[in-house]
Amino acid sequence: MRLKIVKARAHTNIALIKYWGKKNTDIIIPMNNSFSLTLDHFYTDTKVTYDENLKKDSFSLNGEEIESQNVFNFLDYVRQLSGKNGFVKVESINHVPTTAGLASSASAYAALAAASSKAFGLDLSRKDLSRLARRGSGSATRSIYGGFTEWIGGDNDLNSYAKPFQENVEWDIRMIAAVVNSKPKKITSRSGMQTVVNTSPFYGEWVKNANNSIPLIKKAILDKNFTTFGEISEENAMKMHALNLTAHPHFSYFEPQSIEIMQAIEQLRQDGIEAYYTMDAGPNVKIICEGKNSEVIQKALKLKFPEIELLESKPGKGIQFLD
Ligand code: 2P0
Repeated sequence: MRLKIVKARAHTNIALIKYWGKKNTDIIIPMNNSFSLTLDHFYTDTKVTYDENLKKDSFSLNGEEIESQNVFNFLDYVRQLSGKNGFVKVESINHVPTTAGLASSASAYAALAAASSKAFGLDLSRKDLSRLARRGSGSATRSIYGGFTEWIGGDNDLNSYAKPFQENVEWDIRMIAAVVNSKPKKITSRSGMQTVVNTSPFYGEWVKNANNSIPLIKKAILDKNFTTFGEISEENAMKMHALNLTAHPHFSYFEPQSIEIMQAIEQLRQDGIEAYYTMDAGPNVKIICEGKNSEVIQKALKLKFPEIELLESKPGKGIQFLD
């Protein structure tokens, strides 16, 4: 095989039951199981060219060459798996609005896992692709599948992978990202979660509670019980953010406007419009609602916060190979 070109697309996902801590930082084994929704609006397209004439690996993101040791280590691992000696050229385009500050490592490593493994001549199952993506970034494990997905935490390389729960979501669920203007985040999710694991006195309770929440959220989805679904998601997010305040040193991703938006959502609920929020390792607030309420929620937020950008997503697809 002298030359092989493979293109893959992966969508990002938002965790409803969060992954927040590792039991193995080398191969990324999480402390708890997590559960997510893959989104249609945000994705990464990655083209990998395997060419025997290349002298080293290269990686570009949105047209700019980047010396990313994480990406190069990941490619070394795929090369080793494949038993080949050649190098690859990786070209990624991120369709996650740069202002959105939404996690792009999930779609990035899922697309890279799919395109690079195939370019090196491997033909991995989706389960094995999720195990491979996991080594790049934990949240990428879940982006192999569409819709609602669970990452079974496991305790070793073989038993830590994602499983689809409902790939074709039969429910008009929307997620609206409210983009809070902020400075670049000070604490990466990688270091934030590790600080929490090492220092929060409440960490053990978090792990139990998160694991116990997964069967409950699955039942709410099967019952199409939006209230329970939203409450479980919101409460899990707040527990994750509460943990951060109990770490040493303590930290928070909340900004004043994040709190104002969450309060606006609570006010909407009091007014009879159902919506719930979740937040990740940054100040943006993601609002979970049903399609029938999306417009009125967006109007209310625009009125209160005219300067913020709102980006709406529906459930998205799993990994795709492009022609
Ligand atoms: C999640 N997050 O479940 C959680 C919730 C952010 C908050 O996974 O260190 O980029 O690369 O495995 O996956 C973001 O962390 O971290 C994340 P690494 P990742 O989506």
